[in-house]
Amino acid sequence: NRPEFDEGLLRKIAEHPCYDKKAQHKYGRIHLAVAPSCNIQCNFCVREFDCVNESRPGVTSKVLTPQEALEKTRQIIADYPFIKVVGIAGPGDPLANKETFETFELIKKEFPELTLCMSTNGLMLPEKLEDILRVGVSTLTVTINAIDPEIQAKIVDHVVYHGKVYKGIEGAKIQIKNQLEGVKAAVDAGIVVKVNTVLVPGINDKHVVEIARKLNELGVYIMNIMPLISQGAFANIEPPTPEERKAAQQACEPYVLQMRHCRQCRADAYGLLSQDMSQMSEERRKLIKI
Ligand code: CLF
Ligand code: SF4
Repeated sequence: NRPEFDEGLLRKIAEHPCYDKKAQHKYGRIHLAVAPSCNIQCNFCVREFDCVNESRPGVTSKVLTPQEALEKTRQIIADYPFIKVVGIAGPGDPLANKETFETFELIKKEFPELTLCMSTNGLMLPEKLEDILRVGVSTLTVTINAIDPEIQAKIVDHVVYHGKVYKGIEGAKIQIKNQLEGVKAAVDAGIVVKVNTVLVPGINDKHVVEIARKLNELGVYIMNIMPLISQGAFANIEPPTPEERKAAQQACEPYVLQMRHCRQCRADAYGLLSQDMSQMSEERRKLIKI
């Protein structure tokens, strides 16, 4: 059910290190950590770390203002011209922070040729889609860990929606509805959508194929099945083995293209996926004072 993309989008996909496995060695991304707040509580999330729907935990990324993020982009793009993608992936949920949009506006104005990318838990996707399109995001990741509210309720403790807290199944229903509606609307609007699914043994491992079938129906471009990072309320759940993850990917592959080279980046990572320069060049970071 995948939509046809025009030449411009096909080029963006071919130069996106996460969307095209061949691109990962040639092209890089920079993440701008401008989004500290989150509007849900995943059971595998410890808030001192980055959003683990997209990232691996580490030392929390330093939160930047939109202006600081623009300056950081200027410096890093000058040094690493192979960076073609500017992403916002936390440390919280990008759609729960207005700075996300301010940042993209600044970046688009100065670097119109770069691909703007975002990763979200999808809770606010239907109502923020217009803003996402306005600022020029063309590749979007939504983390969908279940499409069955009973399963989702085991993964997310609560959601905060329009100022109200919804626990368990009630919250799960709201989030799933918004994720699926939002993904459909984003695909229809011409955004290239990727879905991240955190594989949690004993909770959603038997359910991932059902998710993949739904993604096929919705026209999602690619699915990224990520291993659970055991922490928070899920500290006692063993992460899947590489074989279990491989089996899940294989089972989903008939329905939706699989990403297998994810590095579970930090919310402030930059460079090639294989070289996380946010951690490798502390010295340089000091030099550019960010
Ligand atoms: Fe960043 Fe994510 Fe965009 Fe890539 S990461 S916002 S789609 S530019 Fe990529 Fe990193 Fe895996 Fe994410 S390897 S964690 S999938
Ligand atoms: Fe944590 Fe990300 Fe889940 Fe928010 S969406 S609770 S930051 S893992």
